[in-house]
Amino acid sequence: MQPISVEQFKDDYIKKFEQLYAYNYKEGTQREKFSALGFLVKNYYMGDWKDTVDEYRDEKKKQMFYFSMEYLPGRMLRSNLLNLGLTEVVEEGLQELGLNLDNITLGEVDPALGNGGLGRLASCFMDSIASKGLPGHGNGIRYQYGLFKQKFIDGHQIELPENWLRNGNVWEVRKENKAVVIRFGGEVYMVPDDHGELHPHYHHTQNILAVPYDTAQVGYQNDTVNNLRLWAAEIPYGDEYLFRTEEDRDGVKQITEVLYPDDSSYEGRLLRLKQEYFLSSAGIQSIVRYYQTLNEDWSLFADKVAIHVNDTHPALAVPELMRLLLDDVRLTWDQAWEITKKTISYTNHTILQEAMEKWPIDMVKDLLPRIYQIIEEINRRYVEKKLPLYGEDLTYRTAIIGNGQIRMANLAIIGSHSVNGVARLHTTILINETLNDFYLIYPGKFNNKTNGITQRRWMQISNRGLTEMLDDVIGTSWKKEPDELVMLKAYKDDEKVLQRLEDVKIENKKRFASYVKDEMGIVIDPNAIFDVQIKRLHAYKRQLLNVLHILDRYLQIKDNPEIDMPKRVFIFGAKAAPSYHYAKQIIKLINAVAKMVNNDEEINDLIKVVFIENYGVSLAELIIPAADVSEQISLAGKEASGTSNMKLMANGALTMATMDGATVEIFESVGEGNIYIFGLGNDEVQEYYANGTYNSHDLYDNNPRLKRVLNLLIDGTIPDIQQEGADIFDSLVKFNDEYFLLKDFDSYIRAQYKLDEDFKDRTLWNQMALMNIAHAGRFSADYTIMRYAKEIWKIFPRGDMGRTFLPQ
Ligand code: 26Q
Repeated sequence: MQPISVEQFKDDYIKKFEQLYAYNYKEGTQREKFSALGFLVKNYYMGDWKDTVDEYRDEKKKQMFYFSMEYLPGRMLRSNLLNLGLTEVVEEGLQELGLNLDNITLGEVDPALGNGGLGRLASCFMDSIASKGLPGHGNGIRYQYGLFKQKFIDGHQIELPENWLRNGNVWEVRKENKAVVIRFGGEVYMVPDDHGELHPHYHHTQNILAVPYDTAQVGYQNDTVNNLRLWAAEIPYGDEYLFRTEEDRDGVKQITEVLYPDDSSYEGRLLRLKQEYFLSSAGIQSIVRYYQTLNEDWSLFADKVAIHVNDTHPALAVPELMRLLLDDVRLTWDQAWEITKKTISYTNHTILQEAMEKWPIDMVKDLLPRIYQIIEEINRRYVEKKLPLYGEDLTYRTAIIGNGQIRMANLAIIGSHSVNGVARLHTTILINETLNDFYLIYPGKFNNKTNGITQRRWMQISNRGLTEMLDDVIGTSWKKEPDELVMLKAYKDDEKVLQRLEDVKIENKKRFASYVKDEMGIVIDPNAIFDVQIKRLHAYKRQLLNVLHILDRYLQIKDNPEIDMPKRVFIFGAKAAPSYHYAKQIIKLINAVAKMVNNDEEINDLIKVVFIENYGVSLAELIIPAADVSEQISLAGKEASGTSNMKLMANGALTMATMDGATVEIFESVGEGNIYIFGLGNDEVQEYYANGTYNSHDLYDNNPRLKRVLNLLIDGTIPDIQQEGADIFDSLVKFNDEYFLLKDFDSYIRAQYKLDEDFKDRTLWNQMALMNIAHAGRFSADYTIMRYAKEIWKIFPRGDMGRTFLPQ
């Protein structure tokens, strides 16, 4: 876009506000002030949006479509301003109008259209794809209700509906002319035409309209604006008479009404299947329709289109693309199959068996009869081809249909040309264990793409103090080339730089402390260690191990109130799936421990526990810059990657971690002197599984310090957790501690006390923090996305015509 002056902006803003509300902006509410600014910013990028999309079409560029059931973009105002290069102009202009950008920012809702890491990754990727000038777009669902709002009542998690669209959404553009029809249910018959070719005839189907709402994905100061297309379910125009009862109409609305609030266990619910097909079909139909307008030969489809499925949730993209190529385009099976495989790629985000999607055959058959026929045929051909090569065992284990179910991972792997894990260790585990059967058959499909984060949101927007410091010390090149952060290493012994780093951290801690004071009434000391664990609540992530450490510390202080240890504030942010009873019990426990610790005068403020309600992207932006310690303590082998680990290191927090997920790569980058590693490694965990010798009761019996901590759960010390305390105690001691917390307890405590010592040495600590920031560039989503572009999608940055990817 053309640069604009402060004067011009002020004029535009006043006009925009009055056009919208017919009164002076000074009388506006925070939300109205935001809306006016949002609509204005949108005007500023509309031209680039059209130009970008036109260019892709006119130059017939290969484009990538990212299919994800979840997105967590966070508030978009500051990110759009930053990427348009408008932050300063707008800040100044607003100030001259007597307004404040930070205030106005709060008028925007943070769309929670995802559960956690997978959804946030999708949004980091959208930002990076646009920022690298890559032709790539998102497809998702426009849930009427996002992830529930979390409240604590008596320490229990309560879920409230999140009606994020109540006051409208300035960023979206409804594109009624691009709506498509999705068919559910009914019967399908294959009827021969005059030439004897079979075509599907549908009867009694329920037809639902998918209406796209597009949101611009603005690239970082490169005039690129891509598209995020979210689909909403509606009754087709003119079909209202078919949906006569309230129930009928509700059934339609329901499809895109609410996000499933679970990120770790599979539930075979019909509505979820409807959602998955709704997204897959709407997205694929719109791509195929677009391709038809290009008038290209179908054999070139995979040279013009790449489709990526974010976990198996949109894996019905495989049979849906087959369906359109067979039934509408009328290609042969072999032609359609080659195109489908060449077009689609798949990322796996989990190794937890309980999260693997499998749908009952009957459910798919009834809801999606034609899709079921196609899956059956894919499966039949697969078995026919592989049986003679691999024998019965391997063939049937890898088949798509088995045990009365459709295995979505198998469908995604067989129907695609690329399968990737999200961190090196994760990919290794997929290859050697979880998906080893497939690796034997398709070794060439497997590859690793370690996750990344966008430093724009997670440094430039959320940590402006650090950004200014970096600009002053190493210049601004890191903003376009995050690897340049390594230049900071040259200042490791520069006392002034180290002091400034500390000052920035303290400022961020004060900002967070004032939020905690205002919202929770808890006073925390900005000089204390801010020890942060922010992620979904799940047993494998071991928030409970963190609690055991807190309880141990509590006992140490009670034993010796004069003890010399730095103050610590334990900060948690976590939502539990509403149906995940054990995770909710842990939430209750943390809140009870917080109550006990925070109100015990003998503790003398040496430790405090703060459980932030309703953790999400916006709160992450407040917490992460204030963190000293990043807790990444999952049982080795369970966390596919983790991404809060990357955000926290980039903001100068030191990592306390097991060798799991991408943390292994963080360890390699920063070196062992700049990270705290403890606990079992994946190999040791696997060994325990293999020989079955783990015995948590022995650990309880033989470790007096641990025993004392565990007994706190059942001896009435912690207020109001009778049931929870007993259940959690049993899970750890009686039911053999599924995630080996007791085994890792000692080494965790030891690492924590080492950290205490280091924190007292301010120079050492600041040096370590600096080294973490210096090595964070490697984990930029910009690099991750360029590897996807080059190795999987084969798409090229705008204005590049392929040069970037030619051999150097
Ligand atoms: C599946 C079926 C039915 C209902 C819900 C689901 C479902 C929804 C979301 C299953 C899983 C998820 C989300 C998984 C997720 O967020 N995984 C995380 O992905 C991150 C990005 O790759 C990794 O960093 C994390 O390690 C991984 O846990």
